[in-house]
Amino acid sequence: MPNCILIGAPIDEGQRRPGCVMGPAAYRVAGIAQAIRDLGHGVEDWGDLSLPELRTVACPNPAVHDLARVIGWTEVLCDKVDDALSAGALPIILGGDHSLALGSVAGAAAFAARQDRPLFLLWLDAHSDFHTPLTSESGNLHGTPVAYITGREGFDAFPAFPAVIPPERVCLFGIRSVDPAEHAALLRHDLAINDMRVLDERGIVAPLREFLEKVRAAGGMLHVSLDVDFLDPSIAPAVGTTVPGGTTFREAHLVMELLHESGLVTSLDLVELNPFLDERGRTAKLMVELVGSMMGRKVFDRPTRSF
Ligand code: 6HN
Ligand code: MN
Ligand code: MN
Ligand code: MN
Repeated sequence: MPNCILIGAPIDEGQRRPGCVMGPAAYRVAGIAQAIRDLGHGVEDWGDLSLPELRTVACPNPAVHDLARVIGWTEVLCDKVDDALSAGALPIILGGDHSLALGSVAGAAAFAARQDRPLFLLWLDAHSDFHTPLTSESGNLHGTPVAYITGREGFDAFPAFPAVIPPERVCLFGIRSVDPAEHAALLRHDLAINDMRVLDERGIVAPLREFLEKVRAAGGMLHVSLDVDFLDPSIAPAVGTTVPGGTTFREAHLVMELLHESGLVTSLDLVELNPFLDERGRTAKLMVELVGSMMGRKVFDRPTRSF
């Protein structure tokens, strides 16, 4: 695996509950850099990003808030993630709420397009995040990145997405909370939807391998976006949008272990951690352990199975 570049994205504006701004600091306190180094990888920390100068923008949906700031973050994230990939590294974005993925995936898409490689997206989340700024009822833009990335309309104020990812290259994994407008839109688009109903029945291994095989067969790059609420709230309380019935400790580690074995991941978001809601840092520590599994930490070190 390539060396990692940590990019702090202290973004709070994509939702309304303050605290995600402390996310990058919590990951550093939980020892993310050392945990990755202990597995034999190089780590560079680019520190926290800050907002560029804001543009004046408007949105017809009055519920939408902090649009100009979210667009500012989108622009700076896009640039930095592209820079990190261009440096030959695996960028790990320390969020920050999920609106940061508007920019991080844009950066990965811009890089992939220059390499002439298809970019795939694995969305580990309780939510589908398939609203557009026009359909969002909460007005919270952290609920919109998958729509932006797949080229849905309604993002006029945003920079044009560099290379739209066709829905067939997107896999939603772990979802269990979908708003009516998202549901209607999902029915019109061909994303792989592995909701908790599917994962209960099939387990996590088969559906994940199916997707990873698609990525491999296409010679693709793979961006993974890990929302804290992918995990069950009983093991990961530090998130503003808890939904019961999430993945267990072992399921989540197994996902990350399979991602490691695949060797396919080229960029990673860690999003929605709200340290103000945590219990003695346990959620931050769990997220760091999950990154460890994705970077090669094993329960028992046996020769790697290939699939
Ligand atoms: N997340 N669908 C809800 C909304 O407000 O649009 C929740 C979004 C959650 C966002 O998971 O990052
Ligand atoms: Mn740059
Ligand atoms: Mn999310
Ligand atoms: Mn979520």
